[in-house]
Amino acid sequence: MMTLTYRNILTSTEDQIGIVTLNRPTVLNALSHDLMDELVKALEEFDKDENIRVIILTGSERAFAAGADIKEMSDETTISIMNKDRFATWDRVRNIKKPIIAAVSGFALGGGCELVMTCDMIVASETAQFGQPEINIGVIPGAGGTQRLTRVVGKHKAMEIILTGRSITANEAHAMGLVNRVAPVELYLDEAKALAKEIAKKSPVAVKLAKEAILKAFDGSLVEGLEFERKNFYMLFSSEDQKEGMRAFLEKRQATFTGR
Ligand code: CO8
Repeated sequence: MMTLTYRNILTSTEDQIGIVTLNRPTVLNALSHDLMDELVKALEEFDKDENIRVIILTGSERAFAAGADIKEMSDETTISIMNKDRFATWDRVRNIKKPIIAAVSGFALGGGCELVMTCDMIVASETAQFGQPEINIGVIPGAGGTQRLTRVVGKHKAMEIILTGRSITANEAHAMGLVNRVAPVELYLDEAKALAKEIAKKSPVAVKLAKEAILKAFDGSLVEGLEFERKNFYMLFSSEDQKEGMRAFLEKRQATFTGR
């Protein structure tokens, strides 16, 4: 993998897992434009890297991210913020093909919470706090919060979270289905890695097409989603992994997947 130098994030790999760590500790990992540019580059590098099968996105124990960088936004006007088209970067996060697990501790607020929800699975520490406090600074979520939170927790809970701006705890988020797993703070990253390693053993081509099909459930009608899923299902029958996986099952042995 080409090694790029970053100023606002750290990257590392462990087995077939690519790890991106948000790293602006003095501002609780506020998501500046520079940070988002670097984040997207790192995610796209891991997405292209054949040795990487799953990506983990994390922050520090104190904060995953406390939102978009308010300092950068405070003087924007409708026209100036529209012309900058910052969401083009956010859209590129959505287009990453490999699964992304958010490992979240501390604050995941505003754009931080939206970034978490753009990931595919969420492992939280017991200290994690999720919220959309934009209402407290006179705006609303802009990076998908009204859509993604509502689809996950339903209209009434989403209304309460977004209209009050109050944070919810990791356990509340778990009860609402926002979070996959909650672990003690010293274990949440290990828990995310364990989940990543489990998925990394599967056929990467099946994982990619499954992710693509699941995301379809969110952006069209149910019928469109079902048709899309079916197409990807049929397509997998031209892969060696499908043959190997089904044969291994019938021969009562462990499958070896190659991604072809
Ligand atoms: N942006 C910029 N700086 C921040 C942010 C932020 N979102 N959050 C914290 N900081 C800074 C603080 O200003 C402070 O800096 P300094 O030491 O220079 O004063 C430092 O981080 C530490 O923060 P606090 O002293 O406030 O720490 P506390 O432990 O007292 O409080 C909180 C922690 C509760 C998280 C508090 O910092 C807070 O409320 N932060 C703002 C949360 C918020 O409103 N987030 C939503 C922002 S709007 C948004 O995300 C819209 C997304 C739309 C996408 C836009 C793309 C262009």
